[in-house]
Amino acid sequence: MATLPILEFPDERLRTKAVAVESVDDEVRQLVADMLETMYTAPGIGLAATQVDVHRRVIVIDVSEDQSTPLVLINPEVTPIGEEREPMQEGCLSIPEYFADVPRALRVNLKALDRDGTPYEIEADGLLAHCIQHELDHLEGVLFVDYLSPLKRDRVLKKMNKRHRQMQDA
Ligand code: GNR
Ligand code: NI
Repeated sequence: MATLPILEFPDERLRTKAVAVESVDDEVRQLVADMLETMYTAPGIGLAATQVDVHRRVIVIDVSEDQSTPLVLINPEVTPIGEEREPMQEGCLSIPEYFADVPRALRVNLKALDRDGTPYEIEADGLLAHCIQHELDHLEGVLFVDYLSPLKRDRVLKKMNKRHRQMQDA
C-alpha cells in the first residue's frame, strides 16, 4: 500500500469529471487500498479518486470513530430521499483548514459496487449522507466552496494561494 499525494484547490485537475470503472480488477483494488491508506493517514472521513488525480468513479469513506468501517463506492448512484435539507459543517482534504456549512439532502439512497465488483444498495443519513454527496461532487469536479458566496470563495482562494506560496518558500 502507499499514500498518494492529494491535489489542493484551486488545482484545475480537481475540475475533471471522472469516468465509470469498466471492470473491478486488481488495478482498481490497488487504487482502493492506496486511497484507504491515504484517507486514514490524512486523516479524513472520505476520499474521491479525483483528489489523488485518478479520474475514475471510485470513492472510499469511513465515518466510524476508530477507522473500523471502510465503505468502498465504485460507480456510485446517489438519489436524495425526501425533500429535507440540512446544513452541516464540511471540510475537505483538498481545501485544508477551511470549514463551512453546506446544505445537503438529509437522507440518500446509494447504489454502488464494492471492491469485489458486487452491487449493493444502502440508505444513509446524517454525516454519512453528507459525506457521500460531498464525495460524489468530487467525481463531477465540484467542490464544497462552489456553494459559498463569491466573497467567501474569494477568501478561500486567497488563503490557499498564501498556503501554497509558504509551501514553496519553505
Ligand atoms: O474529512 C472530511 N470531512 C468531511 C466532513 C463533513 C463533510 C464531508 C467531509 S469529507 C472530508 C474528506 C474529503 O475531503 N473528502 O473528499
Ligand atoms: Ni473533499
